[in-house]
Amino acid sequence: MALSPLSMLVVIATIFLPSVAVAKEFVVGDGHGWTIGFDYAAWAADKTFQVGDVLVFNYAVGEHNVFKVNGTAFQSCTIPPASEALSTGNDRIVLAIPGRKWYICGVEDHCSAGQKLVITVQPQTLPPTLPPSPTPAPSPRQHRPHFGRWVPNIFH
Ligand SMILES: [Cu+2]
Repeated sequence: MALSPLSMLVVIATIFLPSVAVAKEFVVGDGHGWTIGFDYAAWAADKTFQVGDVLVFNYAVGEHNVFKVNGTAFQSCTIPPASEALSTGNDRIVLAIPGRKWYICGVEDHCSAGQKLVITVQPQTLPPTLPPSPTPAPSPRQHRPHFGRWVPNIFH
């Protein structure tokens, strides 16, 4: 093993701390894409959506589309004007504002058949070490004198 336990911790922290603020990309329905006969409530149930994350709606062009609607239209499957539809088959929506977001398909009766997605977008959480903090992440240089007594035992 080339790395001491302390070095491993530093490496792990270096890898994971910056990722806290990195946007995630959610392919709606995963491999199923945006379609009828899929439970989008179940799909969303175990996911946390944050500001900056991206929703991707994948579907065959013409078979489906995506409307962003309000809660009322979501419940009643009221289809907005066609000009408001996203219809590229690979629609990417950046979640810019926290709160509840509703999406429905406007093709035929797909919404009534369950092709609808509601999510709650959380405010973005900043990395805990970003502002000056009384307990910053340990740096190897600061701790070298403290661990000086046992480090040689590991490397000799
Ligand atoms: Cu559809």
